Amino acid sequence: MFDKVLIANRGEIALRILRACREMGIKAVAVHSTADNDAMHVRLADEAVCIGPPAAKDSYLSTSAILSAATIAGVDAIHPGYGFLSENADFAEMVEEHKFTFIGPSPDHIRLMGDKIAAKKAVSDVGIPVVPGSDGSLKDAEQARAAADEIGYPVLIKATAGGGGRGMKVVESDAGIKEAFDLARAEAKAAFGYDEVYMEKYLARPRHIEVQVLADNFGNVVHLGERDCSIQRRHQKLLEESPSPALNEAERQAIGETVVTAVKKLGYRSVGTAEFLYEDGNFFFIEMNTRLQVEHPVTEMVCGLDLVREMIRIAAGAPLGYEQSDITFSGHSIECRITAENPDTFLPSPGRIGDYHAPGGLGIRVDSGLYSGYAVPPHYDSMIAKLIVHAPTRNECLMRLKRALGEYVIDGLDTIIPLHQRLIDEPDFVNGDYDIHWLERFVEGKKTKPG
Ligand code: MV4
Repeated sequence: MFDKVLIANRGEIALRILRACREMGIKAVAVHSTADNDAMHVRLADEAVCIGPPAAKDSYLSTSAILSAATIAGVDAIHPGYGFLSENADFAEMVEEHKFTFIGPSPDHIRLMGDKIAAKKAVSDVGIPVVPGSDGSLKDAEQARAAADEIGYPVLIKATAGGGGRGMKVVESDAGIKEAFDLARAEAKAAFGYDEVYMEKYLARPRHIEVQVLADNFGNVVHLGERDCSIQRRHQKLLEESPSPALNEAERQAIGETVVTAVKKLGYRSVGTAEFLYEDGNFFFIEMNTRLQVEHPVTEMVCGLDLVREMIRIAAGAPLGYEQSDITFSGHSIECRITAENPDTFLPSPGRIGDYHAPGGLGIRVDSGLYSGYAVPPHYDSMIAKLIVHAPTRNECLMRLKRALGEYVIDGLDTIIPLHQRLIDEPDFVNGDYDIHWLERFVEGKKTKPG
């Protein structure tokens, strides 16, 4: 097992990884920018190394600063968390070249899944259902037109380097092809520096359901059920739950087994998430995430597994030590992402926390580095806490979540908590009747309705 691990991240996930390290008897080294001198993960770490100024590109995204810190601290391994360098194959490769262990998948698998066309082809070849679409990339508008005729309108043009919705264009008919193709390419070029695009059948009202897997270096693979992440706005998830209210047991088992079989054939290791659009009882793969995800706690709550601990064990060369039949699912879990944003305008609201009181009690988990007197820096993502609730049934989970949101005191800045309180009271949400566009409709509708 590792003696010392460097955590190449900040905020709640740095603290989450630090906690796993401590429970495993591993020394944790924090790295931080000058904006994070007073952050909780820095305070609690065994060692902390300042790696640069506030701008992420000069600190949390600086491979040279992070590798220097790792060398100085003499660590065995590096955990990238999520975001920042977590899905950067070149970084994972550099980590290994410097004789540290990268706590995550192989650089080759990260690279493969980063290319959305290659990823679709690879998973399709091992039996995962994908969205019908163009056979590879589109060279010009004429090829796009031919592909759309084949697929049938409406279609969606996507960036090969995409993810997060940038460079995506819906096309309703033949007349819109040329303009959408040119726009998608231009946007892709601007966002990723790479203008290759491809096409898919556009699914109008799907749910976003993702399957969590865990794989070791010896071909042992298990799935840990699914998460429903359909409650999102502008590609930012607000709330996730497991299990999905849309699936029955047979569907859950079938998609889980399909993903496990595929992941075995790909020789994938560590944690991974297969993202699907789910519509009319069918699953369509869109992307695979090769990192620990923000919403991993809902899976932990229903499976009773510590995913960060498992990632570290796998990276250290340990076998899983259990199989699919050992994985049991218990109850329901919901995570609310708490951001420092105005709940009506969504404008960021950084600043100093006054009074702070986190909810507690049975079935409540708060993953956050917040404390009274802490100043939320303006330089990074606005997510400041995750409230995760677990209960025997979805109804009890909703009641407990409502209770916990009511207890949460974060004074001194705006948070999105009032929006969570409104949304979990909505009949559609209570009934589990929502798709990926539901929250945007809800937020828009609220503005025009009186009261
Ligand atoms: C789609 C789609 C509909 N049809 N693909 C958005 C980001 C990227 N990860 C994939 N995305 C979508 N791909 C087809 N063929 C709709 C979306 C989409 C979406 C997907 C998941 C969660 C939220 C979303 C919000 C808008 C659009």
